[in-house]
Amino acid sequence: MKKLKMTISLVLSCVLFSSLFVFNAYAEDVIKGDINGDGEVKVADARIVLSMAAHITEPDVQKADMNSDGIVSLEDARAVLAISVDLVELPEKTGENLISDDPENEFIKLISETYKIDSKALVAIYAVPDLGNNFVLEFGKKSAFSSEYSRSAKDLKKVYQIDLERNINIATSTGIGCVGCSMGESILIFNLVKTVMMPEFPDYFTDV
Ligand SMILES: [Ca+2]
Ligand SMILES: [Ca+2]
Repeated sequence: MKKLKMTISLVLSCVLFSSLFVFNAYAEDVIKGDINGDGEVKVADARIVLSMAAHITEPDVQKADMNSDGIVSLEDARAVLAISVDLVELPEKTGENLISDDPENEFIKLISETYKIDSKALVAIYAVPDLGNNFVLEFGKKSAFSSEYSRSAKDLKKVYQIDLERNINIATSTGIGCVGCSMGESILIFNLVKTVMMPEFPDYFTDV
């Protein structure tokens, strides 16, 4: 259940970080967004659309192209997520999404101390009130000779997700070394953080 939890937290966070847009959920007999055909549009469907957008699963344009631009992309995944969130009646909307690179930030401290990582390499994106959708991003150095860390999308090394009980899951770009999720999910989560979450904070990150 842990990996599902991580994915759900991630997709919820992505919804929170994304603006929702309007679309037609129903078209004749096909329920757009109901990819697994169980009659409802839920988080499980959103996960499939995410994997289509990431080219892990064969895209189904008829069911998954929510904005009708002919392709299945992250925007469609967001649209399915938006519907699924309404359907499953999630807890109160998370208040505010915050970002920090303060070494004293509790999430940065947790990752830095647990994995012995220089806190300068870490940036936290977290929610207030805390509903367990907390992420810490680990970056590499600007170059082999630099002591400074880069905050560009290309230098993102790992994504740590921290839940309410302070369990830590780890996603990586290749899925190798991921913790708490499958390799495929790890790649998806990593890429979603890079393409959906990081661009929400252009003052903090470069190349996003
Ligand atoms: Ca479904
Ligand atoms: Ca589309």
